Formats: sequence, C-alpha cells, structure tokens
Amino acid sequence: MLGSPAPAIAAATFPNVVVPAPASEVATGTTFTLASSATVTSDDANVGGYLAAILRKSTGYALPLTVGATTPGTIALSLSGAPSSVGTEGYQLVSSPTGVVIRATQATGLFHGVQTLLQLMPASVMSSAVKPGPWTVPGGTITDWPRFGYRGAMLDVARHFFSVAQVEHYIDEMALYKVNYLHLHLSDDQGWRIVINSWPNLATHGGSTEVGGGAGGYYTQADYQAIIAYASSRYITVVPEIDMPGHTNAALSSYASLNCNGVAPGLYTGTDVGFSSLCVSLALTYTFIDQVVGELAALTPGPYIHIGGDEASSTSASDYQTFINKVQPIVAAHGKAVMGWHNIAAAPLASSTLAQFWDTNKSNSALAAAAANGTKVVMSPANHAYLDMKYTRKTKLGQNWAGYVEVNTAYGWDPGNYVSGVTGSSVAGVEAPLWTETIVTSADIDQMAFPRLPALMELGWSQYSTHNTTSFDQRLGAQGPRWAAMGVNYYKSTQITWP
Ligand code: TNX
Repeated sequence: MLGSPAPAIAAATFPNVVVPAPASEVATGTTFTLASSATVTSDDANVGGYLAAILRKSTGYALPLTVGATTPGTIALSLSGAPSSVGTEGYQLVSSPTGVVIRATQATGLFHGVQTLLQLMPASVMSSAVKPGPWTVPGGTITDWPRFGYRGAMLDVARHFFSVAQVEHYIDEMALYKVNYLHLHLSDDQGWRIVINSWPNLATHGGSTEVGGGAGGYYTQADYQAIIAYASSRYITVVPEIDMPGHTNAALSSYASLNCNGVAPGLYTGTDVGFSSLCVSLALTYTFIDQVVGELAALTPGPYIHIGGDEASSTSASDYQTFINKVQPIVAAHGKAVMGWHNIAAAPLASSTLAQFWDTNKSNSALAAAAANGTKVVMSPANHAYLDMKYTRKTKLGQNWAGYVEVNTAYGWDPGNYVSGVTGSSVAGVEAPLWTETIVTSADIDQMAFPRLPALMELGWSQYSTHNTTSFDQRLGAQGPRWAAMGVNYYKSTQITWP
C-alpha cells in the first residue's frame, strides 16, 4: 500500500553479559552450540590448554586440542588474521553457527578473547563438575582492546600472610576480568614475606608474625618464582613491593644495625601506620636496599620494582627527598623501573618512574607537576578503588577511613579524568589494592574483591564511551551465577539485581 512503512526488522543484539564491556559488538542473531564431538585448535599451547581444561570439566566432552593445526577446530584460537585495531592485548571473536574463531596478535590477546567467550556461555561452564548444557554461544563479532595498559590488583601479604596456593587462587579469579598486573605488597611493619639470602633474618624473624599475632610466614625464592610463573600463565606480570622508608618495622626488628640508634624494636602486630623509618643518614641503609632490590630484581621478569614510599610520617620531609633521590638510581642499576605510591612525587622522578595515586583528595600539585614532566600515574583513589574499604556500615570486614565503597562508587569515576592535571596520556591505568589488616582467608578476599574488582577492571579495560551504570549493573549481575558456580564468596550488593 502506498505510503505504508516497511516492516521493521529487529536488529540482533548480543546479550548484555560481558565484563569488562567490549569495545565493539555486532550481533547476527544466530547461535552456536558446542557438541560433544567438538575440537579445539590453538596457535598457543598455554591458552588452548587453559580453555580446553575449563570446558572439559563442565561439559564432560573430550574436546581434543591440537596446537598449531592448519585446519581450524570447532573453536579455533589463531595468531593470524586479527585486525590491527586489537593491538597487543586485544582480540577479535567471531561466533557463527558452525563454531567460534578468536584471533589476536599475541597469546595474551587470545587469553582475553577466551575470557569473553566463557562469559558468553552459560554460567555453569565455570563449574568444576559436569553440567547438562546446552553449551551455547550467541552469534556475531566482538572486536576488543584495552583502554589502559596497566590493569592491576594488589594483595597485601604483609599484614596477613597468604600461601602460594591462596595467591594462585586469587590470580585465577582476577584473570577472568583481564587484570594484567599483580602487585604484591611483600613487606610492612607487621611482616617481611620473602627470603633475601644476603639478609636472612628478614624472613625468619621479620616474617614470623602478622596482624593479631598469628604465625605469619614468608615465601622462599622458589615460592616467589612459582607465583610469577603461575601469574605469567594467566598473562599477569608481578610487581613486587618492598615498602620504604616507612612501613619498615619488620626489617628494623630483624637487624639492629639498620636502626639510627642501633637498637632493634620488637615485632609489631597492631594496625597503626607511620611510626617506622629506615635510617636515611646511614650508609648501610643503601647497601641493604641495593642487596634487597638486587635479589628481587634478579627473580622478577617484570619491568617494575615498587618501593612504597607512602605514609612516611616518621621521616622528615628533607630526609624523605634525600631517600627517594638515592633509591631511584639503585633500582635503575638493577635494570628495573621504579613504581611508588604518589608521595614519591615530593622528589624529582626519573622519566621511567610510575606513581600510584591513592589519596581521597583529587588535587595534588606535586603529582600534577610530575605528570606535566612526563611521569605516568596508576589510579587507585582509596575512596573508589580500595578493596579493603567496607561496602556499607554493615560490612563486617575492612576499614572505613576513606568512606564506604559500594559497587557503584567503585564504578562511578573516570580514571582518565580524575586527578586535576593528571589526565589523558598521563594515566597508565587502574589498580585495585587489597590491604589485609582485617582480611585473613580466601573467602575474605572474595568478599571484598567481588564484585568491586570487576567494576574497577572495567574502568581499566573498557573504552570510556561504554561507561553506563545501568548497563554495567546488568552485566555485573550476570557474573553472580558464574561466581556461584565457582564457589566465589561474593558480596551480594543490593545495588545489583542478581539473577
Ligand atoms: C593506607 S594508602 C595505607 C596502608 C593501609 C591502608 C588501609 C597507603 C598507600 N597505605 O598502609 O594498609 O591505608 O586501608
């Protein structure tokens, strides 16, 4: 009939389930269903093995894996043919009725594509027991790459010690949300957690307790290397932190000679901060740092050694500057770049030094000046990014000195435009620190990290054009059944509708 409108064809859309939100999604409306006869091919053995292991457990299918095959399997992970827009960490995922192809330029991109594929499948795919399926994947193309190159999670193993197995468990959880740096806070007033062969008392004495007076513990150098290898199998780089000049009571207690007065203080099991300092005027202090950093650098393949530098309230301002000036070249001499809490911007910073912003105050003139001079900054504002802040007044674990951090507070800021004078290309990324004064078990870690860690990693990965609280809350809700399938002890925020 003349003038009648053409019938509307509903455009297909992907289900709104992927966290972090991908850069681009084009749905076709078709569905792929994994059959028991399906095969997996991969140009990278590690990523192929990772995917096949997860799928075999929950589907019960054989899913034979061929590495470097010329004919693609039902699920094919390919290191050729990716569009250049995906860069080094991104991927393109194409799901058609006959199978799924993920293309990337590097194994890390394939791994990120695999996380997206798993999130497009039913939640029970994450179960470690066989489930019924059907194992469907919606059809279409996802092309995805990160906004920021640094997407970190920090675990404080000093206030409470966590075993290698516990750290690996957390690594597996963070990998689901495209984290690429694990910052290990290895020393503090309450404990020193890694063996340094040239200063053995650090671990044996300094590692012998923790907050509350428990047994503490420490990593042997082999343990530390095992954590690094495990993280690397999930495309995560370890950043070790030795906090100095403050937060050093465990070291000062281990060696009387490191103290200005030559007297070793006792071990400390409380939760105060700001009372300890290395002796800035002592030559031995720098021999100590050189040897500690030397051993740590030799064990660490990643580019950064984190020197802390926070809350040095027992160090005078001029001593603090002297100290940072002396320590930066020591780290550089061992072939590493310095990372430090933003307080280090009180001293002139080397161009390779990465500052980590943690304050609740958005204006910081020293940091803005450093950024104007080329310093890159990782954003961890305590009132949005600290996983040890309570969600609400009722939260049992955690602290509240930076306020309460509910899910939408964790999500509701833009790391690329947050601290005045530290925007755009000055921002290296986002990190979610978990301090552990009140955190003791893996279930505690889960409770504080989920769902806020995925919220923060969406800020780190997703293009800011995708930022939308309504969409995010829906996608986050879709993670709940996945965490249930994995046994993650997540916080059921009332801000989210959990299906
Ligand atoms: C501040 S902010 C600290 C840590 C505490 C934390 C507790 C910063 C770099 N340091 O020493 O563990 O608060 O929330």
